[in-house]
Amino acid sequence: MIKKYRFGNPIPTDSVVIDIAPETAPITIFEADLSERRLRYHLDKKDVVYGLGETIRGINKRGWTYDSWNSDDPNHSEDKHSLYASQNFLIIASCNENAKAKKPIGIYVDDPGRVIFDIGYTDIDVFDILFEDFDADVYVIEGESILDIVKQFRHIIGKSYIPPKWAFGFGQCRWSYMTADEIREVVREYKKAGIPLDSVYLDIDYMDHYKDFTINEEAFPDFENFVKEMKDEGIHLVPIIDAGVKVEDGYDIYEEGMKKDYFCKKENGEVLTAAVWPGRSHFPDFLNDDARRWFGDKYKILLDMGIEGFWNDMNEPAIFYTTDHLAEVFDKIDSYKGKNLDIQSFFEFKGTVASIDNNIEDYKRFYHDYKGQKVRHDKVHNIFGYNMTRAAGEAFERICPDKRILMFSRSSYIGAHRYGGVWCGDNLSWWSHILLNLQQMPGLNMSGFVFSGADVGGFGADATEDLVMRWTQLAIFLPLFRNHSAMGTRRQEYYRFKDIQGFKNLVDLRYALIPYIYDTFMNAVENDAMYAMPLSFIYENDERAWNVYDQLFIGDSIMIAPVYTQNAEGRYVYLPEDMKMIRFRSTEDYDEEVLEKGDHYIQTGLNEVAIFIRKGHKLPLAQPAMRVADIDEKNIKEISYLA
Ligand code: MIG
Repeated sequence: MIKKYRFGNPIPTDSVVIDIAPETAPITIFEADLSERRLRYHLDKKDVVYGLGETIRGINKRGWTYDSWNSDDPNHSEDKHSLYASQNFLIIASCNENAKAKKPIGIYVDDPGRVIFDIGYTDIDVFDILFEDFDADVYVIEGESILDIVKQFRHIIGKSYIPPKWAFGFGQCRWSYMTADEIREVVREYKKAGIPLDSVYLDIDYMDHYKDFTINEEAFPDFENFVKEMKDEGIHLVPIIDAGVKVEDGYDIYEEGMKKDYFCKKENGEVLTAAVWPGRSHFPDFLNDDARRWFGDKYKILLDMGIEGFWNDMNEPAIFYTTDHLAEVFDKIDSYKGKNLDIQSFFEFKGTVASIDNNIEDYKRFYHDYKGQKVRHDKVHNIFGYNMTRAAGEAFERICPDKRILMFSRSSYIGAHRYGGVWCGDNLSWWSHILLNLQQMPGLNMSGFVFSGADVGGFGADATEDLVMRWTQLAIFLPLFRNHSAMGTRRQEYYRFKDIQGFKNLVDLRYALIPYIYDTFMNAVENDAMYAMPLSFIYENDERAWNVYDQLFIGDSIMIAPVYTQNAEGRYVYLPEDMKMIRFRSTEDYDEEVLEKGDHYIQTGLNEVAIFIRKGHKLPLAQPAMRVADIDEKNIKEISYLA
């Protein structure tokens, strides 16, 4: 049962697609304090809080404050409060060993502005939702089980995005593939190594001076033919699109956007100038129907060249600086000149420069023309990236309604899940970020983002071979499986390492698993179910299962328990029932063992990956193939654990 409570005068987000009339009676599950702009819930000792989409920290969000404010922050450390996305859906639940005395509750806070979730941070037993303006629709969902609540919620937000099947294959990316020849080399090396590959991603380096929908003709001559050449090899090129449009006379998209008045403007009516990768840029007003349609139609430029997938970046939007703020900073700096800086003013001075990018004040400097209203950006900040993804998704519907186009975005809000997936942004080559990747998945799936994953091997910092190996052992089970790294970091394409065969075995296993992965994915989309979930979502009465935060069920047949500790040759795994372990060294070489419910130390050397099949379930395994399209769906072997 879903109830909607309306507070103030909410700005619509189009995240919910089913009309639900607001309640007339006041909210009961939460204490509403209008003057404090707060909703308060009293947590029981054993309550677990799931959700909030792609955030930092664990599967259980209790014990921290989360700030729904989409931010481009490449340091996903424990002390942070925001990442790139705001998915304000949570479930409060607790283990009910015997009778279901207390039922789980779902809550969705539909507010495109800043919202803070203090989940037992200030007081471990109190969950506060703090609003900047108390203008929000709050949905309260009661259900029989966690999965039932997920299903009810997903039903009201509409069906999740489905990518083309090849997008379930392996993708290689790196920021700094500077030329077509470099891409050819990547493809050649993967082929030489015998490692399957379906896509190579193009980062901003393919563009002409980082101008959206342009090609650097010198580095990528005859792009259309290059796309075809790659496709003949079975490789899909996936270019990046950034949110900012370069200010440059003669650049048609800039000129058109100006002429049609489609860029975000300041209070005084001038277009906002913000610097991002292309230098001075303007932001298309994705919230405006006409501007969104206009920008969406631009994807056709690349679709017409044979491109079948894109990733949308920098759409929080990230701002290096605005020209207005920069001028203020220079004035400020001038005012320090010749002064004897005491400690206080020195830190102020330093802070003035250090806080130039993604500055909160800059998000108050511009406006949207949204549903006939002039709305200041910070009031709708969290739906900007969503509407960029929507621009693309709606355009694909118009341009090629019968074809699935790959689309995933960095920034998101619930609603964007209908138009694309997400990747989790600039993680680091840290062991703790393997675990973070695992822990981000359930929250994303709950909010409808099923096609998701993180940069395998870590984006920033230097990766080691064992880290990339262990990370891959998680990622082969997730829908989006892409190795990506930042310019300047150690190279981490699989063929660069010593144990190429070890990586080949893992990617082969991924391709063998695709029938299961694809079915599980499609089931999650069609039935509003979870793709990756913690044990407690299935074993609601098993107290021990509720304490497992580093294992996942992938669909309801198999459980994974990846190793994420350097130099560890195994780990403890909790089995919520008797299960059959399959320990893979390759798709051909594995051992099977039935293990009893309970805790087990599972030995898994660097080249081994263990999965666990539930009783009465089976795992289909295809023969490995070099491309998804080459998987022989008829030649499937099954590993089963019959009851
Ligand atoms: O400010 O395009 O998250 O995947 O490689 C960095 C360069 C901009 C951030 C993305 C990352 C991408 C990078 N981009």
